[in-house]
Amino acid sequence: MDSRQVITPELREWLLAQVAAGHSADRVLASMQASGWDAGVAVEAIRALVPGAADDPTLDAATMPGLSEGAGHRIQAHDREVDLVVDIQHPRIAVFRDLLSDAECDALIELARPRLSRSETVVNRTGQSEVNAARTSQGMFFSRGEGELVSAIEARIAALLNWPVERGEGLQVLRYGVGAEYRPHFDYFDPAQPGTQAILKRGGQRVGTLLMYLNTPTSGGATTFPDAGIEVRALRGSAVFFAYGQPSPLTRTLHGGAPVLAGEKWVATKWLRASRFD
Ligand code: PD2
Ligand code: ZN
Repeated sequence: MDSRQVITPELREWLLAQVAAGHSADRVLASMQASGWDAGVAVEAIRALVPGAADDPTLDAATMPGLSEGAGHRIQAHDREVDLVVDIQHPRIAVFRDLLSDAECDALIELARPRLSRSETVVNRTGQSEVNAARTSQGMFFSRGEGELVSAIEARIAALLNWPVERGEGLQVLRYGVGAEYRPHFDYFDPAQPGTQAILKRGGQRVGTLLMYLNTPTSGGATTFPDAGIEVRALRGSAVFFAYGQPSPLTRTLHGGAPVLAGEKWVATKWLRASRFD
């Protein structure tokens, strides 16, 4: 099943019958998922039709990537043990150390370097990409599953964040020189913009971001969360994860890349989608 499913009259009737029978929102979700409904579509229908479900946080786990419940500070993520060093619930932000080895960081940089071009951002108004003064990095995208290294990292991320590889975009690598920055923004697509509907047809909304640091800049280049007063220093092999169950500023996931003051900064970004991104 995929994101093209819609709330049919039959589904509406069935959902209302579940409510009348006294079933809770998370129980209704479990039955829908068991019969093959896409989690994003199911949660959307339940939030729309089940009284009290609109703000029910127990529905988030099905629609948001995240750590396994009870995860300790050392997490076995597919082929590598990763350190969880910061774990914040509101906003949902986690920082990992040692997600990538030094050799993996160096190899990603060398694979990406010859393919870099000036970064573009998606223009929500039109659904197209264009160069933007707020984003002065250079970048490139790997296809999902492109080569052994990228595939291994994708499998590691999927295990760490409990989110299928198929619901991830291809890895993006960015390079920032001195003075380059990425001004604060949200990574989700603004539902109020006319271009967003077209973007969402492939994979649905973005629901989480994993930003991996491939080197340690000499100075500057932290990732900032202005609404949360949090700043994450770029450190080779580390990563910051943040999730946003709704495309809303209430998630407080506004974030930016501070200007690099000395040296350069390399990052790899994995954006996670609500549904299969094919
Ligand atoms: O490179 C960064 O620190 C950064 C900051 C904000 C990257 C992104 N956003 C991004 O790739 O979305
Ligand atoms: Zn971002």
